[in-house]
Amino acid sequence: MRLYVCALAAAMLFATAAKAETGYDLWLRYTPVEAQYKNRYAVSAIVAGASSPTLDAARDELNRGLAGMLGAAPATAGTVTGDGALVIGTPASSSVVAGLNLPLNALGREGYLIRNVVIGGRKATVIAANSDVGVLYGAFAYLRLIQSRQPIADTLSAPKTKIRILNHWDNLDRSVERGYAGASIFNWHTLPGHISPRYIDYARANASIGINGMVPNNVNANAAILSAEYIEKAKALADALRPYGIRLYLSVRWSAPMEISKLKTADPMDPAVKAWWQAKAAEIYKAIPDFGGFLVKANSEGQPGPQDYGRNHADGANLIADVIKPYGGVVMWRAFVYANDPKLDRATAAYKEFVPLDGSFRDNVVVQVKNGPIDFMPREPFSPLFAAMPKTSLMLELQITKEYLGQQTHLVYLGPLFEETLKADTYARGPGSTIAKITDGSLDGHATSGVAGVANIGNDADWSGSIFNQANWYVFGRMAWDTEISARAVAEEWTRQTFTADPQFVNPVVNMMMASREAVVDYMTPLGLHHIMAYGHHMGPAPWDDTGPREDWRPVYYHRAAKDGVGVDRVASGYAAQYRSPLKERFSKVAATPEEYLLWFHRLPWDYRVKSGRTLWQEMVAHYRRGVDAVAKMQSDWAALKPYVDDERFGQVTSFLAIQHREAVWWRDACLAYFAQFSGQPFPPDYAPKYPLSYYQAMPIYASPPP
Ligand code: BDP
Repeated sequence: MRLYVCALAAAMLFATAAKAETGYDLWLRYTPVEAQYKNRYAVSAIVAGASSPTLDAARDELNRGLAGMLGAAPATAGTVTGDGALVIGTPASSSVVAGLNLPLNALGREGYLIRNVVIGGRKATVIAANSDVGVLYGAFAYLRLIQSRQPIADTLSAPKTKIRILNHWDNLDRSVERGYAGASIFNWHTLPGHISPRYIDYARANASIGINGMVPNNVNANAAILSAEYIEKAKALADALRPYGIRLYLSVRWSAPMEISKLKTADPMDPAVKAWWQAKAAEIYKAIPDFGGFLVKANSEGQPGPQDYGRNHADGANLIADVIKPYGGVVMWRAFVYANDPKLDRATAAYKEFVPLDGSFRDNVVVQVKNGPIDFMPREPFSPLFAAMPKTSLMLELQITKEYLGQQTHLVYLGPLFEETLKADTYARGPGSTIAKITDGSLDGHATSGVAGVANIGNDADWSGSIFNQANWYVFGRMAWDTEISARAVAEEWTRQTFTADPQFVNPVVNMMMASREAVVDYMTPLGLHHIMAYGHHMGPAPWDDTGPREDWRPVYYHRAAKDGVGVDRVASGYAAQYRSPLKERFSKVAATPEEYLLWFHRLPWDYRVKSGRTLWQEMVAHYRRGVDAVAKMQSDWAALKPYVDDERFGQVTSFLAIQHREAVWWRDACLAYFAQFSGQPFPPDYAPKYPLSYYQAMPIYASPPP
């Protein structure tokens, strides 16, 4: 018996030392702080005033976090009786907060203040806000400081954008379009009867990074989401998320009135159609009084829309905007549209359709614009639409799920991509007219503003398909809140919370994350190449593919490689001219175009000399090789970090990096084998693709070649 107890104790000890983590806890792990930090973060009591579902969520989170990190949850007290109290609340919910006369005006509805104060001679820390949800955000920020071992310094923070929203491309049958992390977490079958604890953990994670909205269903929407049955289910979900400050919105299918109620038309000018939407809005708002509004993909990639009836996007958007206006709802109308016209450059399409409509949208319509004019590529110049619709609220759409960037396994931190977009200067109103200022509404004084992110969340144990994919969810939320925060700063705080604050670990990991985006550009689509992924699933290289059902779905359309050169002449197509000066002039001249966009804007001969002095072909080879080398470096950097990570997470990252390396080699070799037949120049002496082009062309989906 004694032997057994000893063995058990030893096993338990060992288990604690190498505690496996699935990643379920995301960045909210709340593991014990090291002994030297216990005093710095000690809390004697939580002093909370009145209760509300949101204030209770804040207090519960503080208890959970402090219990995990400091060993025990602090007591709850009504007043400050000793040093070290943590006071939380709004002036309305807490007389202690009210008595402090804090400068809360600048915080708006959602901002928060963390401040070290003295109350009746006792040292205390206060987390205060104008609303309960601001207190919740403050509680998460406070826990973030402890988790990342930062001092509890005075902090004042308010979001720069109003709508910070996840777009789930989840279907009602739980399949997820472009999802690489398992099935949808939203189980419509068991709603409304069962509220999965996972919904609450999802809400906590989102609130911790300031996300305040979600669309649970795919933009390629099923009309059934607007049926009475699904509205009841959506209500249950909205009720579960509400305490965490998250509003529910729905993607709608334009033809829903015909599909659900057998109307003869969905023409936005038809009175019966308007009456249908009016009744539907009333039904939804009765169930969900704070319903956020509708997200619409119309007349895009085969989806129905107002153009089916000779109307335009504004006619459609305004119809539903008017019916939800009295309830405070918003319509997010997507600008991701392009006609199947081979004579038209697809990159110019959204601009051509939307710019003429500037000024005709209602003020509760936000046009949602993808960061680039084509489609979530590893690198695109920003969409010229951002600078061209001053009379319309525009919101930025980013893709968190890595559809075109290695999907589940590749370690690609999207912070640098998001930052590059937000900081891009459109020159809409002269220098300094960044996308950040357009999406936050400040450039042209729009009241509605926001950022949308296509979610990478599924029911995998680690939510996002890999530990490092979690960082992309995290950075989306942090940048939607603070459009000026740097990708590096966010990578650092994420790493500290997700793994450890030990600088021996943090520094190399942050460097690895920061380099990862350029690596994927290099091994997939350097020098402005784009959309050369295999048709349909978008995994793996297929620059040769010319078989898709539409010309603008075929990779060859996007590079047009031939003996005389490669790239698309987007000066001739009119695309470069869609930018404001001085960008249009810059992009129109080959020598002035930044090299990362070279083949995006120009068609150039293979012997064109780039800035390095190499020919275009040699430069392309160098980029592809550099990308693969960067992944090999990630592998060796990560291998050295084994002592800092539990085996489970270490093992996942190690094997995924090996997959990424193998696939990066595949990308490099397949693309170079293809382009080599046109370049008329040899490979460098120390490199050649391992197999002939025909081998790569014959390879089945999801089967990278043996190393
Ligand atoms: C493309 C995706 C497709 C989406 C579409 C969209 O491949 O699955 O439906 O974007 O954004 O990138 O609507």
